[in-house]
Amino acid sequence: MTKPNLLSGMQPSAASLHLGNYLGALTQWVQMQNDFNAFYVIVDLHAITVPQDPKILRDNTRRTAAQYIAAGLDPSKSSLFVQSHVPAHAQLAWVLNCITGFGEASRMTQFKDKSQKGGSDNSSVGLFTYPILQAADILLYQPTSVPVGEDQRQHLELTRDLAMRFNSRFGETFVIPQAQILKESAKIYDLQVPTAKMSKSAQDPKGLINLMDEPNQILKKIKSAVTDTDGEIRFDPSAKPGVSNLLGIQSSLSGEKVSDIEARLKNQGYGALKAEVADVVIESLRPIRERTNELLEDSAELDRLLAKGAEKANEQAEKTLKTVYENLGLVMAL
Ligand code: ATP
Ligand code: LTN
Repeated sequence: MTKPNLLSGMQPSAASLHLGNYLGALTQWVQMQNDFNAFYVIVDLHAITVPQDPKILRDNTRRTAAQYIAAGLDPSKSSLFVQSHVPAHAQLAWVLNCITGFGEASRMTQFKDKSQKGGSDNSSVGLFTYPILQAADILLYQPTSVPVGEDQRQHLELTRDLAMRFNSRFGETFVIPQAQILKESAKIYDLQVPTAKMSKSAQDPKGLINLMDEPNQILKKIKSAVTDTDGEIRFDPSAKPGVSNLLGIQSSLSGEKVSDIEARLKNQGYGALKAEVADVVIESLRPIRERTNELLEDSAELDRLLAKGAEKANEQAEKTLKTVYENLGLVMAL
């Protein structure tokens, strides 16, 4: 039986992914690669919707790919590739631009948020059409499922609307994809501000655990994590966000149920909890960091793996683009 297609992606916007990206997205992607014909894309063309230093962009793209593989994405099972290696993304984005209403695009809240931060004169037209490029990323691969965080729900709705509009105007072309919203329980919070999600743009770097952090850095950050004063090890995110976040991290990485950890550490102080969490984080991330560094040392091999991924992606993407062009009434090149 052929497996259904699945696609997801991340921007190469930092040198290291963080523990939130890992537990909230990557570990779930790794599981899904057995049940789906999965495409995982590093969206470098989305990254350039805001200013980038060319050297850093190139480096972050390779580093993101290496971390994907080190975390368990298997290039022999899934297609792992860089968006700019597949020209059809930009080509389909143009077509979709032409069936998107200006008002429709203007309603996208991510653009409103991001352009407000930078001032609208500093926002590029690329940032405005970002969700349309994302729709192209998705629709080229005819996926039934798109695993994303809650913040991407609106972009997925737009993608579905554009697919249905194209199909009804030009005939059946696209599979209508479903957003598969990633588990809220896998959400990881900032160690210093445990009511805010862990994010690479954290105000205080101590709040953020990077996959590439060295063990002593991880230990320090976890030891200084904000907790509370009642001393009780209990999962209660609204009353005890710091302790609950530590319990959540411990449970996600070790597989032990939160209630079992609570019972086991009952009457012990937060020091004991932090020591256990530091240990499990250090030991879980150690092989990922080591494998990432190995992959980065041999960048020719990494580039070869990405070229293989792009080859598989191109095959599927070109097939869809050809149908799109034909259905639109473009004369096919000989
Ligand atoms: P930023 O750090 O600027 O908020 P980000 O780290 O959230 O960005 P994205 O590219 O938006 O990066 O997210 C990549 C994936 O990681 C998404 O699927 C998102 O849902 C997931 N993710 C990001 N942060 C967390 C978190 N703290 N907990 C769980 N999942 C997260
Ligand atoms: N906008 C997404 C990244 C992204 C994506 C995609 C996710 C670009 N193209 C296609 C899923 C499918 C984000 O910021 N997380």
